[in-house]
Amino acid sequence: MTLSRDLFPSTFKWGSATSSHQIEGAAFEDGKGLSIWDTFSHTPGKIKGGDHADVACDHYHRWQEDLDLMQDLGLNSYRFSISWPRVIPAGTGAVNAKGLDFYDRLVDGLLQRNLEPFVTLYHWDLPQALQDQGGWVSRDTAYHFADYARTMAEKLGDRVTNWITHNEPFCTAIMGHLYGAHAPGIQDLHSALQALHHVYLSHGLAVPVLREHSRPDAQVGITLSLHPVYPHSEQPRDILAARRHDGFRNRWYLDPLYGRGYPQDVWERYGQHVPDVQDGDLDTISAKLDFLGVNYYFREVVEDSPGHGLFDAREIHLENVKRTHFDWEVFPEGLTALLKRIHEDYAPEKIYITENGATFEEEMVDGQVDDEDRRQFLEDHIQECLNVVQAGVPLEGYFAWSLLDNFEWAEGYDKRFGMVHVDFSTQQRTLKTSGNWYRDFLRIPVES
Ligand code: IFM
Repeated sequence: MTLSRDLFPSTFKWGSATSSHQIEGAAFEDGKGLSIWDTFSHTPGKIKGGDHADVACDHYHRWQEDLDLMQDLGLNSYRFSISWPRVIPAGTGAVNAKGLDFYDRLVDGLLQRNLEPFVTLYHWDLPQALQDQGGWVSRDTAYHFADYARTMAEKLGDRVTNWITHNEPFCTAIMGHLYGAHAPGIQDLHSALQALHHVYLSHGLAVPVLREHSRPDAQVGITLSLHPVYPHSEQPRDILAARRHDGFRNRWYLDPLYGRGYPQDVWERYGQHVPDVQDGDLDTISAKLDFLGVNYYFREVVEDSPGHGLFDAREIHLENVKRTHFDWEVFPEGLTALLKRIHEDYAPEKIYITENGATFEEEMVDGQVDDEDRRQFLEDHIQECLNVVQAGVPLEGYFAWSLLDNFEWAEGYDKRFGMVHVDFSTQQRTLKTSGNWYRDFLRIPVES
């Protein structure tokens, strides 16, 4: 059967996702404070090509054009994030009215175009001023985050129906505090686990605050990056290795949210590096969620490898599989496996795919970008979403990553994820083949 929007429930959310630091630019304008990414990307050697996001897609000035693009695509939802230092430059204390007003206009602009806002509060751009006081490794940051959540709910909560506290806490913790490839560039396991714990505490503190200050039908969730983990063989030792790696990648993030605390087997492997957890923290963290946001990009295949890292497991780089420009395996069926497993093991009330997308090498020829690989990627993953819905999993929306080519963190502008090409020298936007396909797919047939 041909894939068609009609096969999904009519209430299904169809969107695209972006984040503040990756698209807004205006890094030093209208009273915005510095974020850790402003600092990191201006530190020599941290970002490919010496790129930074001072201007990025200039969305801060071109937001109306970008909202028009989404309306033309036929989306009914849009996931974006708020730059904490744009609204509270020092992370705590004085609010920057111009920053708040930007998001106020943005939300109004979305509603005028019938685009439902999904607002992420934290997509990695921590105020530098808070980092100077310890950042996420400091427990105080969790309380500052809850205050920031209150500021945003008081301003936007009459119109925003969906709040996402954090995007991909794995990346905040592990990429930012263990691998050091992301801001703030720390490389220390205990710091990473403590940072994660405080991110989770901040989430749990913010959930009731968002509910209290938002419209009664507002929904609150969190977005995790999750990866189905496959054993490289059916041998018991590889199956056990996959289970351990799944603890590192997935269970450490899912279990505390669903009232199970940190998984004991992973806790033991982390040994002396485990975070300081205070009485009551785990109850706070497991505040009831209205939905779980899942970012799905690729699976991981692992084999048993004694002595390899804390988990005695090694990731396998499979040959002869399709890969993206990031070298990530293209594996659409992983989406179905992942969501079925989450449904069975944790039973979230609702799930959204809050990101899914790919980067491929592509070029503009005669004013066109024929990104057939991305088009096929989207189609194949949306087909998996349909399978998931038909299997009875409460998947209620899909957000393609991303609307625009943008600043891809440590990769700078080298990796393009957009359905819309951005010429970073002129800021011209051009719909790619994938964007055209998404628009055709979303077009609601006119009754004759
Ligand atoms: O660009 C990122 C996004 O900010 C978080 N999720 C993964 C995307 C692609 O790497």
